[in-house]
Amino acid sequence: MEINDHVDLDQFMAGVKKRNPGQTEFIQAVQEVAQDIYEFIDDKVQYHEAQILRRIAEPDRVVSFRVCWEDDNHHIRVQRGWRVQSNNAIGPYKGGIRFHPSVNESVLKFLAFEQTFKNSLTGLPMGGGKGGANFNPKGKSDAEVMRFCQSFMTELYRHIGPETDVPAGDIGVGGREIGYMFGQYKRITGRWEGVLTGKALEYGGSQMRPEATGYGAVYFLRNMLRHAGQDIEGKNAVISGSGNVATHAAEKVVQLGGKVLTLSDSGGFIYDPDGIDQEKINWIKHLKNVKRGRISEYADHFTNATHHEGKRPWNVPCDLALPCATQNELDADEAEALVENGCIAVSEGANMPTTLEGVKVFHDAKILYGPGKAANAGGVAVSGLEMSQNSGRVSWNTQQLGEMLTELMDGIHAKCVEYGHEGGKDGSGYVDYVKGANIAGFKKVADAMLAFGVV
Ligand code: NDP
Ligand code: 2IT
Repeated sequence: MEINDHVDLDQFMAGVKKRNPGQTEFIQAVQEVAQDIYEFIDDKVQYHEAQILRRIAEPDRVVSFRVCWEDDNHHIRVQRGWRVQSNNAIGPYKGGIRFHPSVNESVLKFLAFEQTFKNSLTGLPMGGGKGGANFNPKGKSDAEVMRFCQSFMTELYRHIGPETDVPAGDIGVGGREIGYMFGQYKRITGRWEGVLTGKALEYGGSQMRPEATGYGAVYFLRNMLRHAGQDIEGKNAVISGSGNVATHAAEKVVQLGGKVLTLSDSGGFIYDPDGIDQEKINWIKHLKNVKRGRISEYADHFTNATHHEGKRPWNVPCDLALPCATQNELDADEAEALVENGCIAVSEGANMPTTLEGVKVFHDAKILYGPGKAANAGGVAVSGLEMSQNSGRVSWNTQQLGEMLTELMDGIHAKCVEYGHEGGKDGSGYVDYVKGANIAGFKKVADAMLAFGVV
């Protein structure tokens, strides 16, 4: 076989598995994209000849480094940090930083790969990247988190910059961590520049950035429902997670007239039959961001609610489901339970929260299913707007940014419908949002790569 011969999907995936042994999350993310892209490029010889999919599935580079820090007991601790720069065809690498004990190269490669398509879908000029460390911020003092962030940035700073790579937050990295990292970057380089997004308003952050991912995921949900002639008002929603994305998704569901029944963390989920309203959401934000407590405390405080230790919320009957915690938190059995209990739509605030088998259940049942790379793109989209504000030395107000976020989510939904509309196939008008997001995201990046030749 010649090297540039057209390999089929199975041969392509066999190669991905061989080159990335043990990297199950990365292989899963590539598989999910490749199956749609293969169909799309079947008759498009230029993408095969230029080996575009093969190139996109190989990160530009993976930087890994040691992060040493001293804990409050003066013990020296050693963590591993990474930055995965996946693809910068359409703009500087852009994507969050995750601090969680489960972080490894596979997780960050999957996230950086997904980010490339997500960022493309936003229509803004951003490539795909992701970084992080196997550091567990839980139970650490502010001083320990600061020392870790400073040590992490002391290595990371040489790989990033406002025109090269612009990190932001993700699991375990919020306003506090971005502040410590930005401060250290500025101290080392002597430059104030838009090198990170998710900054606080006092030093170049954007209005609406904290809300953007959760709100955006609910706007995407509303768009899917509207397209199918439905609405959020009066519907019951089950949400996982209780961090940045989950609490803001809950807030927007409530604002649009829905009822939120659950939230969760890695210790279990809480079910509140009265609904988790704005006052309760504010209580949870304080619990999580200031007290750094656990969601189980909710059931101690709001006594009509129950805490279900070690359990995930997907067996609670609902109309709408929003997984907003982490990858692979919703499997095929749980997807079956959602469908059987009457769930009509799923919008993913988290990245790849549903397993491949779970996605198949949603598609077979033909319920509305918005994958993370489309549904949670509001966060990085407003990060892109934070970059624009920093470069232009301007700051836009909440109303302007709120309108821009809504328009961006409308645009992403429209692209998914354009490329994922199955109407012609079975006449049902069903939209395969996974396919739509994959193809629309791929096309822009692939065409840019074609323009560059072999680089
Ligand atoms: P946070 O750190 O603010 O919150 C994470 C939440 O998910 C917490 O409730 C956490 O519980 C829970 N969680 C994390 N890991 C696990 C796990 N292994 N099992 C069960 N629960 C877990 O992070 P975000 O809200 O920012 O991120 C949530 C998801 O959204 C992630 O998938 C992230 O990649 C994605 N995302 C985030 C964006 C952003 O702008 N922040 C943008 C787009 C996507 P616990 O406290 O117990 O760990
Ligand atoms: O997964 C994501 O899109 C994020 N964590 C946000 C990335 C960003 O650069 O704002």
